[in-house]
Amino acid sequence: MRGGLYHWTIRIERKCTSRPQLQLGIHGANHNQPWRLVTTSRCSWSRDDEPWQDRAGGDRRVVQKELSQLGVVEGSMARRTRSAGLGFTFACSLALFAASAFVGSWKLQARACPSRLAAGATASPAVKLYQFESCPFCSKVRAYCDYNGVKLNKIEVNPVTKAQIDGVAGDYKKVPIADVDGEIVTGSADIIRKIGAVIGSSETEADAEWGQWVDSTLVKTLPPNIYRTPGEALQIAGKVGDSFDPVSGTVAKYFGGAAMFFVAKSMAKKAGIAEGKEREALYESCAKWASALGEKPYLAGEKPGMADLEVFGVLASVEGTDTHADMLANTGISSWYDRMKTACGRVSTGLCLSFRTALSKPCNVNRCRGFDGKLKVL
Ligand SMILES: N[C@@H](CCC(=O)N[C@@H](CS)C(=O)NCC(=O)O)C(=O)O
Repeated sequence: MRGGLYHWTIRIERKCTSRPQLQLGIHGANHNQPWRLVTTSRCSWSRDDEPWQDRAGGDRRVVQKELSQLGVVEGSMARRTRSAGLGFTFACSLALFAASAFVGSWKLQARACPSRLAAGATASPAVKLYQFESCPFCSKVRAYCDYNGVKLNKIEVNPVTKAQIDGVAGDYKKVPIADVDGEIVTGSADIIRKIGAVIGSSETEADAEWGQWVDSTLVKTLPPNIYRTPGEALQIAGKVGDSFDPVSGTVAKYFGGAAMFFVAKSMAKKAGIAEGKEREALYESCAKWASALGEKPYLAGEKPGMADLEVFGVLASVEGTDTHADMLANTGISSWYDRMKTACGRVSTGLCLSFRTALSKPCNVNRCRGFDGKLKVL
């Protein structure tokens, strides 16, 4: 577990009246101690095995139907779990806004990504994203949403038939297409900015400038690289194919992969990337980004901004390919890339978030009963 403060956004709904309390445990890898609870009757902070501490502004608890933010401060956890397996600090703060309706059930939803609604933002939008898993434009929307704690309902589109987007946005037949709170938005840049507007996060001048560079230059270096050879073409096409039933998946993988192998050659020509110079073009773009970063952790400073997320999203779309491995090994962006992965909640923290219900009264860590499940945070 590395780096600062880890956040989860949780929403709890009540299921069973005989189990009036729900508890959230945060614990070390393999369900080991140390661990601490947040309950529906109490949510405070504690350190190691010390008693609960009162919060400065008074104790607060997790309230059902609300989205609550739960955070683990990494410092002591990382050090102590490695040595004696003892203690961490955790903080829990409430509560952004009323969420879904009471459905008569305890239900815990958690995700390993932060919720970063700006002050004044009304709510996290409901977003349905029509996408290809391997599409760089879709990937930047996903990165933006992951970082900002916006949950996505992803619909994987078959790249050969595109049946899933039939009639969704008129004649527009590209992905991503998003339904943001009922409004259909096409094009990754517009989708990101629309979501940004809802969560109260606006674009800076640098974001606008780099956003254009991402679409006009960076993204164009990818197809010539990932489809450079038939073997490489299958690495990326396989990411698409895995999302469908075996027959459609195989067709999408081999038919799509073969088609893209040829399409990418003409894309390279259009982008002015000579045969044999594919990696060079990608490395050049990465070098430009690395030099813009300079010594800063992120282009936007101490935290990732929209431009960081767009660049990261595009590059993350080719994870698992030779192109991606070569890029990280041969350019100066790998530390930034690692930080971005962590910031977007894509690095395993080694922590588990578990949930359980207690029978009738608040219980402490040793006396909990009715263990209901465990969510591994990836
Ligand atoms: N400018 C668009 C580009 C979208 C785009 O080109 N998507 C590709 C997938 S990476 C696509 O849908 N291609 C299918 C097609 O052109 O028919 C955006 O930013 O979303």
